[in-house]
Amino acid sequence: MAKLTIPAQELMWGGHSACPGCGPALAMRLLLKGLGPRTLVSIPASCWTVIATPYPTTALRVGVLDNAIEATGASISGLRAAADALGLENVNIVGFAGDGGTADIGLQALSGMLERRTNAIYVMYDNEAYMNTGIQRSGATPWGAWTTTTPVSAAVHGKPEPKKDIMGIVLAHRPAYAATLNPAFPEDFDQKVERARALVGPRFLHLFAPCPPGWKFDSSQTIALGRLATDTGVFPLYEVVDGRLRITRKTGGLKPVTEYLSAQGRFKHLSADDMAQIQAQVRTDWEHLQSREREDLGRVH
Ligand SMILES: Cc1ncc(C[n+]2csc(CCOP(=O)(O)OP(=O)(O)O)c2C)c(N)n1
Ligand SMILES: [Mg+2]
Repeated sequence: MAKLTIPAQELMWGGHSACPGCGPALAMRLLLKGLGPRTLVSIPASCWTVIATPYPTTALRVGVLDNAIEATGASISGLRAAADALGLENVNIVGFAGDGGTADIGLQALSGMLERRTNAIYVMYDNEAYMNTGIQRSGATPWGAWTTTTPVSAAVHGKPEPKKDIMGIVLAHRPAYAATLNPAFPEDFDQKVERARALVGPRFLHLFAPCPPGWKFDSSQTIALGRLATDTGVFPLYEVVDGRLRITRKTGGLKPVTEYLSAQGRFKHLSADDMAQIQAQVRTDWEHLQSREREDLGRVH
């Protein structure tokens, strides 16, 4: 009989209001399976507010606090202080915020929480735009992607700036743990959640979170697209513990990024030259990641 490696417990109710094929919904489900019921989640304005707490219902079987979009880092700092003051033990304090609410609007509060060494897990679910308010570009939107605020014309090919390196920003704070997670690889996802849960101090999880309406792909393809994101090198899977980086999914060779890009309507305007430019960047980033891993392996503390 196959051995179940993903915890069977469900801490999310069915019948919630997420779109079909919602990557962030799948990510929350997996996250809570790994964290267990002694978890408090603070959620800023985002798609997830609408999923979690449309009054008077809730999609989650754990405690939820709604917070202002810029304040997730501060909110979980307060929750940790309150839990400590009440003598609550073995409680996971979690912030679950979008890319807009993290990499842009909430960056200051995130930095403060990391710098103060708050004992909490900050999760950024990355659907690569401000989706809840109508697909506006964020700092995490990739180069070349169509959004409602990065339109496409003969002269403009989607977002003209590159994606913000949120992991680089977070790692500069030397967190206790940081990792990239993709719900299309649930075992890797769950192992990272378990590792994060076991550690103390500021922990950061960057979740890949495909959005069918925002990225313009069929909702049955969320997992297939997620696998492509990692296997093309667009969203590599790795973790950093005590400053040491380890790639957690290695393939013999990366698949061409065109397989990932051409599966989504938000990239359908890209020319062959545009795609070649993205391919070159992905390859460079992948080589940097591999050389960082080699350096860290060879480093003696
Ligand atoms: C200070 C502030 N600015 C703008 C908004 C409006 N707003 C609500 S949800 C949202 C989108 C947030 O995007 P992201 O964090 O990426 O989450 P997603 O909607 O993609 O899940 C915005 C801009 C707000 N609530 N507060
Ligand atoms: Mg978003």
